[in-house]
Amino acid sequence: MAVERTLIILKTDAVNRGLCGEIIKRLEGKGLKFVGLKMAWLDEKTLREHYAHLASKPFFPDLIEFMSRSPVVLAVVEGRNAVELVRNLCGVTDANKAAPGTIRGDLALSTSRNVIHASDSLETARKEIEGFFKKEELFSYKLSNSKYLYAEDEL
Ligand code: IDP
Ligand code: MG
Repeated sequence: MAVERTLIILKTDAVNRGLCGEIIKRLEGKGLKFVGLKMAWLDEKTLREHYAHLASKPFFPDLIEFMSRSPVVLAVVEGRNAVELVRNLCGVTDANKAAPGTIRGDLALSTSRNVIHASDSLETARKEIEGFFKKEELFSYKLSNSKYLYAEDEL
């Protein structure tokens, strides 16, 4: 399994419900390395592009309104198999059905207000990271505990 980077967005419900710390804590606790972290107020154009695959859905206008209600927290996390791993930590889209123990399963109960976005493939992750973060906002560094997170042959 390769070391990957993936993009997460802590949605406006996470910000307004005061859950950002809890979500970041879970990802940090897992051993993921934060290589980019910032707050931004996403505009309609950006959101329409980000959610272009859902443009024909009846819930699309609500999704755009919900995501532009307040600032969100954006982050890039890095780790072994990070794209699939973070999706699994998030749980399925409908938080009502997300397994207990997952971020959505423990912290939300709605299909749309589900606290976190995570890239769904390596290709999407590359595009989303490039779209939301400038090069100088991303940091390459070694965690001092990396020898305790991974075996030699896992890095
Ligand atoms: P994902 O966030 O799990 O990748 P997507 O299908 O990419 O799920 O949908 C993006 C976001 O759109 C979801 O996280 C959720 O906020 C919203 N959404 C998806 N499906 C529905 C739905 O059936 N009803 C209402 N909102 C939805
Ligand atoms: Mg998605």
